[in-house]
Amino acid sequence: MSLLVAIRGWTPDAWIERLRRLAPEHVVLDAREAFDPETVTHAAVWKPEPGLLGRLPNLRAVFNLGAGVDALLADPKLPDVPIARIVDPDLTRRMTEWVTMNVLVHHRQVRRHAENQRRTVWGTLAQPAARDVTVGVMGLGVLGRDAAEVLIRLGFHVTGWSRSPRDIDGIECFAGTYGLGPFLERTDILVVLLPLTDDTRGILDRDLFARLKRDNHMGGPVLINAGRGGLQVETDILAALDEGVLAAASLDVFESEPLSPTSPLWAHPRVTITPHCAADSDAEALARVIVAAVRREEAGEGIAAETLVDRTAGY
Ligand code: NDP
Ligand code: OXD
Repeated sequence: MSLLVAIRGWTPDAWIERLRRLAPEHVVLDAREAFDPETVTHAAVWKPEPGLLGRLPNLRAVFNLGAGVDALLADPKLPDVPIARIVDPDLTRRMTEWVTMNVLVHHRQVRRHAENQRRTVWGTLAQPAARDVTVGVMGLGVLGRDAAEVLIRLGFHVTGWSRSPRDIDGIECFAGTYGLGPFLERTDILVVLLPLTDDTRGILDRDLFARLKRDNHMGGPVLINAGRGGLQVETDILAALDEGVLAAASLDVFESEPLSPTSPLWAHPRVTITPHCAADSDAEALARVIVAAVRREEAGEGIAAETLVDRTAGY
């Protein structure tokens, strides 16, 4: 049995070194080198070359080295084997940290205070309590729920939107197309942790922004997106910011990555950009998770339900 490591966009070396160290009973193959496709039974991948997995006749399972599987599922030659994605506290906590940081930056008006400091202005800004601010979390999955729990602990009023109805303590839950309107009209700060699927592509557009709650201390609704760039229409974000439909945006993901140096998002005074690093897949923490999942599959126990990707739903 061999585990093929095929990673594009990150350097695979750290993963290969750790997988070889943690799973000495396995042959760990590096997709950058020549290998016999017949020997590969498992693959640990991030954005693998399209068609690669379809050339492995004995492949039994694919382990995606991140939480989002949109790039993997876009491969038209993807074989019909179970796919597992990362569900792990290390990745979840990183995302919760990024979301919380951005919610607080907007709620506590950090950019405006910084501007006042630059101008040596003792400017007092309105500062309502967190309980008077509604954070709407789009996507109540592993990441959305954890971030929501921390925001609740900080005192925010938290609502959430998902595909299927959810009943979660402390979160006012909405679901589906029917629930989207009531969800948006309550939302001051919109946190997006949706997967990119056929249903969600381009959902963050001008029409959606116009449905958010308007009156708050931040000068209007705020968008925070760490889901995927394909969820957002960037020309609509810029127009909404310039027309006052959105007060500000924090973006970790972009329609095209890396974000082009010519994108007007970079220089926009009310846009905060991070380079798709909200929750890195850390090789040290996650190689163990992959080895445990491979061993479990080999032992005939299949893929753990919470990590199994629903290919029809697209996440
Ligand atoms: P999950 O699969 O656990 O959760 C997805 C959530 O989105 C679920 O609540 C699901 O609804 C909801 N959802 C899916 N489709 C729709 C829809 N059409 N309408 C309404 N709700 C929908 O994913 P995770 O929480 O683990 O991850 C979310 C995404 O975060 C990943 O797919 C990835 O794109 C992104 N990500 C970004 C990172 C970064 O560094 N920027 C790092 C890691 C992940 P339901 O509950 O009904 O299934
Ligand atoms: C992921 C990511 O999906 O890092 O894990 O974007």
